Amino acid sequence: MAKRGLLIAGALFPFMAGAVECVSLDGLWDFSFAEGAAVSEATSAFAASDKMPVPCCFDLMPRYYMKRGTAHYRREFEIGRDVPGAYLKVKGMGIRARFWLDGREIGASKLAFSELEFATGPLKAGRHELVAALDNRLFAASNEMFQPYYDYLGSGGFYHGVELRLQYLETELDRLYVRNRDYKTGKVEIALRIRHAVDGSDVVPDVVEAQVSFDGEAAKTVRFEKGRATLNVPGFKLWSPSAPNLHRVRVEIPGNGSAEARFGVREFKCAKGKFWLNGEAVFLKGVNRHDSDAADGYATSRQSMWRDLMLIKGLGANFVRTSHYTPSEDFLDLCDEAGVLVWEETLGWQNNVDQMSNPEYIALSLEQARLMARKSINHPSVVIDAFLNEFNSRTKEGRALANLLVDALHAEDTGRPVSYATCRYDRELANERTDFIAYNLYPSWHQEIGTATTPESLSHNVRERLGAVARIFRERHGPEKPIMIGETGCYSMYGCHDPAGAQWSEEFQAEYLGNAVDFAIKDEIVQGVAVWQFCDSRTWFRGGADIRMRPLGQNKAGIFDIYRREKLAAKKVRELFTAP
Ligand code: ADA
Repeated sequence: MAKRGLLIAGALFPFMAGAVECVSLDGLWDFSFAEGAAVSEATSAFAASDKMPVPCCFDLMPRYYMKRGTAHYRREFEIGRDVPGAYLKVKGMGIRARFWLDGREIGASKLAFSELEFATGPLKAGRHELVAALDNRLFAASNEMFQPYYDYLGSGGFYHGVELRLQYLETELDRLYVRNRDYKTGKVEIALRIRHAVDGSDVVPDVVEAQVSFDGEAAKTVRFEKGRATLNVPGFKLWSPSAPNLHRVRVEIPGNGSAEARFGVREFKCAKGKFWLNGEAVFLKGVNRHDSDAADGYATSRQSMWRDLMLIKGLGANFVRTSHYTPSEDFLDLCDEAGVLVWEETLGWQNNVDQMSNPEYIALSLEQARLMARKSINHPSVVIDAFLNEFNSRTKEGRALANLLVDALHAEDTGRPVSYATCRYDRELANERTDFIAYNLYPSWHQEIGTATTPESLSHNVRERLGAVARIFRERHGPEKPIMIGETGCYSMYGCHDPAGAQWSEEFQAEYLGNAVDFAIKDEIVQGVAVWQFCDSRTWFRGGADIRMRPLGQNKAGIFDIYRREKLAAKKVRELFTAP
């Protein structure tokens, strides 16, 4: 093991032996904002006029509220000795970014929400300056990942923080990927990610001997071939929503560092028209959740995530869909602990043929899908990988992109079923290779407006339509693929009541979801339901396709309001989810 140098006084991080060192760069950064400016024109030189916290959505802060343009951020850090390499880890940003280290550009990205890495190359001991430019403007251009019409607010900033990961060794173990291989025997495969410090490339040694220990027990020597070894977890306990047991593994490669990972042993699969968790059929009862807070937007804290998870568990739910972008790893950590099954998905919303035929859009979509699946490999809570909510799946372009994405996600070898949520039922073309079908449907709300006149007609139409669409898919795809409702619901205003259930009252929404959820639970084909949506959320502000349906710039379909106050619908959903 190479010796580590102690850091000079005032440096940011302590001496730490044996592993890639993680330095948080969160805190107040120097800041300036140029309204209307483009990130492509930005340079690393700027005069700071303000300070801005990281993490934070800058466009929700008072001076910059709802403004669009390019923000500059600057932060200095100090390291105690020369390192052969490091990388910057950006835990979700909006909406496009460029980074400079000591005036040299080290990377750029258009992948909002994804966890991004940028290699810095060798660094000398002493002070360094990191500059970022973040552009939150929205364009309808087909190579843009965040389109202006998406039904959630496009926001600028660092959502979950920035880290510097310092490598002291030229080739150093950086991460472990733990894949479940057999839940009955606790067999897992551990793959090593050994990083070349200088250029950030992966190093895959033919054979390497490493010390492996599970759950703090004595280490054993294990031979990794091509960076992989298959092992049985001693005394393993299965992970499930009712018993979210987690294990730890530590791997040390003498001379090349060490890494730890937390993981769970479980199997989730699709077969015979059902979802199966650890060999038992499971019905998915859950919600769609935007990772967004009333005041802080996408810069959600761990405590607000945990609060939401407790509210979701409190409904008797076992499932959350991370609509409509890749979740932060913090959220997945908490889902692992809380015992909540997760559908993660890539950023997208009703993407059209122009986007799906644009080579840059296709390449970026594939990259974000790979990044998402790779980041979440060790999380037992993540059971579904999905993409592009409600894209135009009726077209050959949609089918081609869906097939590429299904293959790319399967190639990550996570064992997870792959699919997407569709809002097209007839002439749907893109479910060719998916593992299950999820449909989004709003009978008597977005569709068949005017059929909710009486409680009887609402009940009839909601149940009839939800059932008819499930049967269309069953007929088209056969009995093997499970079918679930990816979204259903309607809107209500918190605190607005009407004894006869006027539309937009809490009573109407409770009645609506009472029918939809009751149908889903009782229907023999439908194997899950994710209510649209967990809580009211920010979206189109003063414009947008359906602005009259978005009072105060919010999507009001939440069964909790934006402050997480419970509406009557939450009570109704809880009653149905917890019924014996
Ligand atoms: C769609 C979409 C959601 C939301 C919802 C609504 O189905 O997937 O993101 O926009 O409708 O509230 O209209």
